[in-house]
Amino acid sequence: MHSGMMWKLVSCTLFLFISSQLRSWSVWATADELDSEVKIEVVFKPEQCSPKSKRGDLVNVHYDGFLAKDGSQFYCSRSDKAGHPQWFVLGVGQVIKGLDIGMMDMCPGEKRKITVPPELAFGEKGKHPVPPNATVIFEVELYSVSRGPRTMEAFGNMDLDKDRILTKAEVKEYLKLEFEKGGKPRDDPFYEKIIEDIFRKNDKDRDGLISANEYNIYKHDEL
Ligand SMILES: [Ca+2]
Ligand SMILES: [Ca+2]
Repeated sequence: MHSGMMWKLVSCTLFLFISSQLRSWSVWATADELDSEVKIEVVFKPEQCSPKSKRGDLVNVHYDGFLAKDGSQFYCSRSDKAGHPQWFVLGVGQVIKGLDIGMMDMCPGEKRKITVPPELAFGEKGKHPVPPNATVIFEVELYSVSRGPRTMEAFGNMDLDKDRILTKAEVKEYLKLEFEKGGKPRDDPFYEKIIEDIFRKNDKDRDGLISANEYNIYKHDEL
């Protein structure tokens, strides 16, 4: 069977699935301490390899998750939400720790196979359908990298009326400028989609606004 079809067949609910696991990990370990435990294999690297992803970047990515023990697939971003790639901010705990580590210094178009031990994935308990203490493998393809949406400087730039609160309109304005700067203006549905993702992950109290506190979830970090 064609691999694209395989992806479509598997149902995926990544964000709830993975991001619900994050908070507990970030308290006891920093990425630096555990870097060596994530195994990264570069499957494909474009000739023109920039910009390289770094902590705080907004990345757009497709990924598939497999169990190391038998190769069975437990997640694919391709069949989720009609095949839209996933958006998240790298290095701040929006995905499992192993992906935050394994996707650093990656450029648009690059593909990697990232093997993550259980303690940097779903832990002792696992998370259905991932069993307890499972090593997982992600096949990742990075589509785009946008700079620094997590910096407080970026927050200040986005917060047009300076009330320390971001509305969807303010975030949209920022995204438009970013993409236009990069010479790749996009249509409205494209921005709406990113904004939806951003608010789902950051607007913790669901009031349709992102406060400075909601935005700066890792206050101690120099992003
Ligand atoms: Ca505002
Ligand atoms: Ca809010």
